[in-house]
Amino acid sequence: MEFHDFSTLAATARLHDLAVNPYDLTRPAALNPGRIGSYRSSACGFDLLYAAQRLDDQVLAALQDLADEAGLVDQFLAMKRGAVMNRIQGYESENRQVLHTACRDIFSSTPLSPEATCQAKEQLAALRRFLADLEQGRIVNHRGESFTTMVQVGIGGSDLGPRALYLALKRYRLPGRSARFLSNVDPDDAVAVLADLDLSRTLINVVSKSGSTLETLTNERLVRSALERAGLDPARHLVSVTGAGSPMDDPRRYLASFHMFDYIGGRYSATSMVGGVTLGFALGHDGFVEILRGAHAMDTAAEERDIRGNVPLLMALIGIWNHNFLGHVTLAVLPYSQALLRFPAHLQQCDMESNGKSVTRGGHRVGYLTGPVVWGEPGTNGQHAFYQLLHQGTTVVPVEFIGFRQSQYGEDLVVSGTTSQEKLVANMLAQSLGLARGRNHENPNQRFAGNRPNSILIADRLTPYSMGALLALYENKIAFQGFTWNINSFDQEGVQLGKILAGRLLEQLAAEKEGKTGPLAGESAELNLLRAAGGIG
Ligand code: G6Q
Repeated sequence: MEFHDFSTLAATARLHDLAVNPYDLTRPAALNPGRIGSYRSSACGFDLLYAAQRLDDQVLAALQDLADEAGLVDQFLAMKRGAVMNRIQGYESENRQVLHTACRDIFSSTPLSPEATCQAKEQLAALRRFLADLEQGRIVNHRGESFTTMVQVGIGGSDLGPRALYLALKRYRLPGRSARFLSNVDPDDAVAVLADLDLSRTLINVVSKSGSTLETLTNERLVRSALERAGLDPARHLVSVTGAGSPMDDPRRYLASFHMFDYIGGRYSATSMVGGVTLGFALGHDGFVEILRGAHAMDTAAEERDIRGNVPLLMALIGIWNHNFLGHVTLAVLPYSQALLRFPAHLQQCDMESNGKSVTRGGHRVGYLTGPVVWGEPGTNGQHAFYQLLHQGTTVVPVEFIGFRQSQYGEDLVVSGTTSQEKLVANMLAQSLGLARGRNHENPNQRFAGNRPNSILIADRLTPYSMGALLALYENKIAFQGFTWNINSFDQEGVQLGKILAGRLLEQLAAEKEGKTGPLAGESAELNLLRAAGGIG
C-alpha cells in the first residue's frame, strides 16, 4: 500500500485556502435551526452534533476529498485485515500487524482477520470457563469461600483502558463483586489500594504484555509478600495476562493464565484479555461481551466512505481541520458523566502515545503538526474550574463534549422543575453554545470572543454496549488521524526510553546500599542529580 505525504495532497492545499476565512459562529443566526439539524451524524446509538464547529459544506467537501485522497478507509480496512501497519519503512521498527479490532470481530461469520479472531475466541472461551468456575464454586479460597474482589496490577495500556471502563460500568457489577487497580510503583499507592481489603477473598490479576515492566513486577512482588504475610498461598490468588512467551508466561506461578498477542498494542488492548479478565470478573462474561459488541458495531460503522456517515472518521477530520488548518494545538474531551471520570486519562494515552510522533512512516521528519495535547475532566465540575480559560483565555481549545440523555441508575429528583440529569445535560448544551457564540459586552472583562469550536456526542445511556462503542469510536478516530498524517500510530519509542532511563540510577542506588561504587561516574549528570535530590527512600 502506498502512503501519501499529508502536506502534498491537493485537499490539504484546498483546506489551507478555506481556513483563511472559517465559518463565523458569532454572526447572528450562525447557529440556525437548519444548520443544527443537518450537522448531525449518528452511529451505534451516538449522535454527533457538530454545528458548533467552524466549518461549512465547502470544508466538509474538502475533508471528504482529504479522506479519499489519503485512502483513509482503505488503510483502516487494510489494518483490520492484518496488514503490517506498525512499521517505519527502511528502519528497525516493531514491524507488526495491528489487530485489536480482531478481538471484537467475533460476531461476524466472516472475520476480516480469521486467525487473530480465532485466537481471541479461544481466550474468551478460557475466560468464560474461569468465570464459571468462580461462579459455581469450583475456584474458591482456602476456606472454601468465593472471591469478591479483583486487583488488577498493571500500568499504562495494561491499566488505563480497563480502569476507565470499570469505573464507567460499576453500575452493572455482579452482586458482591468489585475491582481495584494498582499501577504506580509509588509504595503509598500500594498501601492505599490494599487498605481495608480482605486479601483472603481477593484475586490479584497481574497484567503485562511484555512481562518485564518494572512497576508491575515490583508490585507483583509486593502483593505476593502481602499475601504471604497474611498466611495465604499466592498460587491460589494470582492470575496473569501476558504476551505468549514473555518472562511472565509461566502458568505454574498462577491460578489461571491468559494471553494477549503482539499484534495488539497496549493502549488498544482494553477489549483483549488485558481488560477482559477484570471486566469479566466484575461485570460477568455477558457484560464483557456487550462491550465487545458495541466496539464491533463501531468498527463496522468506521468502514463507511461517506464522512458524514462515519462518526469516527468525521471526528478525526474535524480534529485535523481544527489542528492543522485553524492552528489549535490542544483538545479537551469533557464528559458530562461522572462515570467517565478516567476516560479522558485513557484517551490521553491512546491519542498522545499513538500520534505524538515526528517522523512519517517513510522515516522522514514531518513538516506539519501531528497529535494534539489531549486532556479533560467531567462537567459540570470543570465549569467551576478550568472553563474560564476555555471561554476567555488566549489559547483556543476545541472541545469534544460527551453526554447521555439518561442517568445510569435512574434515581433522580426534581428540584426547581428539573431533574439532576436534565441539569447536567442542559449545562453541557449551554456550554457548547456559549463557547461557539461568545457574548458581546461593553465591559471588556465580561466579553466572550466566541468561535471556540466544539462538538457534542450524545447517546441514551452509558451501558456496556455504548461504552464499547465509545471506546472503539476514539480508537478508530485516532487511527484515522495517524493515517492522515502518515505516521505510525502503533509504536511508542518514548515509553521504551522511559523504561531504560531509570535503570542506571537504580543500579547505582542498589550498589551504594551494598557499599559498592556503582556504574555512574562522578561527573555524570545522573550521579550529580541523585546527590542533589538527597537521601531517597
Ligand atoms: C502502550 C504502551 C505502554 C504499555 C505499558 C505497560 O501502548 O506500550 O503504556 O502498555 O508500558 O507495558 P506492559 O503491558 O508490557 O507491562
